[in-house]
Amino acid sequence: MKFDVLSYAAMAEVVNIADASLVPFVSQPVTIEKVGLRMVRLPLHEAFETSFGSIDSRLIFLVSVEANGLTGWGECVAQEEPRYSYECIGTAYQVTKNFLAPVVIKTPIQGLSDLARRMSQFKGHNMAKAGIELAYMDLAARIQNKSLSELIGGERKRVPVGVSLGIQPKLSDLLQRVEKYLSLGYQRIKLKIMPGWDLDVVSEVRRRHPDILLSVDANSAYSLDDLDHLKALDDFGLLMIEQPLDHDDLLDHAKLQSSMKTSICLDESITSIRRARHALELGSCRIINIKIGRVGGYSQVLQIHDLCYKHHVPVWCGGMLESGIGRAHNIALASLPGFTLPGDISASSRYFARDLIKPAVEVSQDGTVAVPIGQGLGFEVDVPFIESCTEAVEYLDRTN
Ligand code: OSB
Ligand code: MG
Repeated sequence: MKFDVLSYAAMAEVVNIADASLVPFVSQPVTIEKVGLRMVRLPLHEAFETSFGSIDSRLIFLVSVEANGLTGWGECVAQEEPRYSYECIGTAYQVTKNFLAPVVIKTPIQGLSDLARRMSQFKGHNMAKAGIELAYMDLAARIQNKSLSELIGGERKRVPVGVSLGIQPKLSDLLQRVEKYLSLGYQRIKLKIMPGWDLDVVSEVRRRHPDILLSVDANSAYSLDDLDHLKALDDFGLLMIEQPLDHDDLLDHAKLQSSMKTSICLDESITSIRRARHALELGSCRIINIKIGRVGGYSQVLQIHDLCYKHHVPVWCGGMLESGIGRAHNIALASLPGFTLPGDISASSRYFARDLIKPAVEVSQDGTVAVPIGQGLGFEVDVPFIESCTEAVEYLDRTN
């Protein structure tokens, strides 16, 4: 694996590539007539616990945009509480309703860059912005009679996937889940870790499964004071250690990376193309977990992909316990050529008894998910089922 630290000359080239990658969406102006904001609650099969807390159901914020008799669907991945990042469903809803939707429905959208530019006058709130960008891109693909993967230049027909396993009450519960997901074909196991649930747990999983792709995700549970403790993870042949330090840190991660063998992968800290460039220039990580929501949507995600691809930095698609709608966007994204590592894209059944799309996302025995070829998301959005689990819905148009 070759890793380049970026020079300014290289950056100038990357910016050109990134601009080129946005061109295909500039073709047709789209007048958005209506924006739908909807809260849906789906129970989880089992609680999902990370270093920042545990949840047993998922409140899902769906965003839809309507034009030309077609509907595009997006999902805002903010969680109910601001524990993963400062955004939560409440803030995302407010920002979408009061600031983003009005600039989106005002005049025809000329393309993805135009959409991103309008929303960029408002600082932050990436997940809220991404909800709109996702819905717009599904709509743009449907208007052009293309799949989302085709629209963004995806190449893969199937994408490799792994599973993210939460902190369990007992080690035996975790070991059982590791066996289960390996037997279902998942290509990589990621263990959530935190102080008190780390070295012994990783050591035992590695002892039982010497050859699997294994990684850990700390969700910011450590600091540089834990340097020696973290260095002990070097003994387990991990593919990566994800976000060990603070959610917004780059510098301490660079210090940690220079004293560890294991590759650091950043998740929370990479919130824009600029932050991705800074991380690579500083040497804060060797791998990036790309989440469309965290970086504000396709406009940023495509640039981050192009930057990493050009510099041989492996990327993979992260997950936020999305419903099938967000999951379908993730599958399209992961079909881009730079996504060389298995993504956190599980089967719908890993989290939900019934998903919001038809058919449900399935993982085949070889640990891959098919990239759909139908229009837009490529899955049918199950509107009657969505209606049946909706807690609140509101439509905005130019009269609001
Ligand atoms: O850090 O990757 C993370 C879920 C919610 C919030 C943050 C994270 C996660 C996961 C689950 O690890 C990934 C998935 O959707 O399967
Ligand atoms: Mg993570």
